[in-house]
Amino acid sequence: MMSVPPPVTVLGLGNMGTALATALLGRGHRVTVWNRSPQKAAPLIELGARLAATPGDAVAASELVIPCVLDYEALYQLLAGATDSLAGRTVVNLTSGSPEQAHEALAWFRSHGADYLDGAIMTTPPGVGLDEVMLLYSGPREVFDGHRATLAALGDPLHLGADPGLASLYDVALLGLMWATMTGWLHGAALLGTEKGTATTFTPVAIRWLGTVNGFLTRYAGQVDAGRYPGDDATVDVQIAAIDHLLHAAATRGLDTTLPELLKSTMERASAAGHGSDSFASVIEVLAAPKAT
Ligand code: FVH
Repeated sequence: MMSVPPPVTVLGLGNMGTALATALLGRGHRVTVWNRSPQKAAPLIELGARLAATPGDAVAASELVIPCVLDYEALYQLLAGATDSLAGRTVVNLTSGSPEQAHEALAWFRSHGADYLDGAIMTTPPGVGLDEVMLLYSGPREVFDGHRATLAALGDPLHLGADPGLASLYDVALLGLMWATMTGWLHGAALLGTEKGTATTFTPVAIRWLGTVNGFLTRYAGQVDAGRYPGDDATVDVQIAAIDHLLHAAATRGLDTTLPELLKSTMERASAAGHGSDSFASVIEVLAAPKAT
């Protein structure tokens, strides 16, 4: 429990930065903001935020500084004139980037005397502040622990490890999962749409199916980690035969078949590599980098 919520600075008031500042204000933090286009601060000032005149003033105002701007180029540009204020600060960077950029940022902020955590927000602005929403962090554990209570205002904070690149690596892995899932769902909705079905009627059935798919992931995770894929449930060759039904249904209804063709060709490569009788988890063998011998 915090008696007085500590002050926080938010740099960048786009859609996401505004949502972050709003959530912090809602938890009683004194929030200082700065944005390249200062007019975007107006709604936050109404809620009690203070607008700093310069990035340096904004950084100086709080021990915890949360930048959330378009990209790392924008981050370094806006901080170029504020480096003297960074010593003694903790920067929790919620700007999207790559693991390599996170490593460079940790070194850069350390060189200016600041602690650094890299973060990834696993929601869109309306989800910020909800307990069920994850925000991913990586970097020194003690830095995370020191600010965990404040970060909880933004959503459930998950620390993934000391390597600063982990948050962005998980971020892109999870986004890949989301895009693959949502494209499969939209393809299914399009398929049902050819028979007067609607996305609204398809979706509850799809969500129930995802519960079963959850079970497959849990089961196959151990197989992937062990590098052994016993085909005692459904083999790759069985799934190749099954995906032909999807391809047929889609093609005869005039739908785009790019997605099932891609999935089928990936399974076929696994089969050609000798995994036809193995479980679906063996497809990792054609997706992963070759193992060092
Ligand atoms: N919006 C979302 O749902 C996603 C969820 C996951 C995480 N992302 C990342 O968050 C970063 C910011 O995204 P955003 O949605 O807030 O983006 P915008 O609304 O376009 O705001 C961009 C802010 O960046 C400022 N900015 C851009 N270039 C510069 C620069 N050279 N110097 C200083 N600031 C700059 C911009 O300022 P202004 O245009 O208002 O003056 C906005 O504050 C991003 O990494 C997402 O991937 C969001």
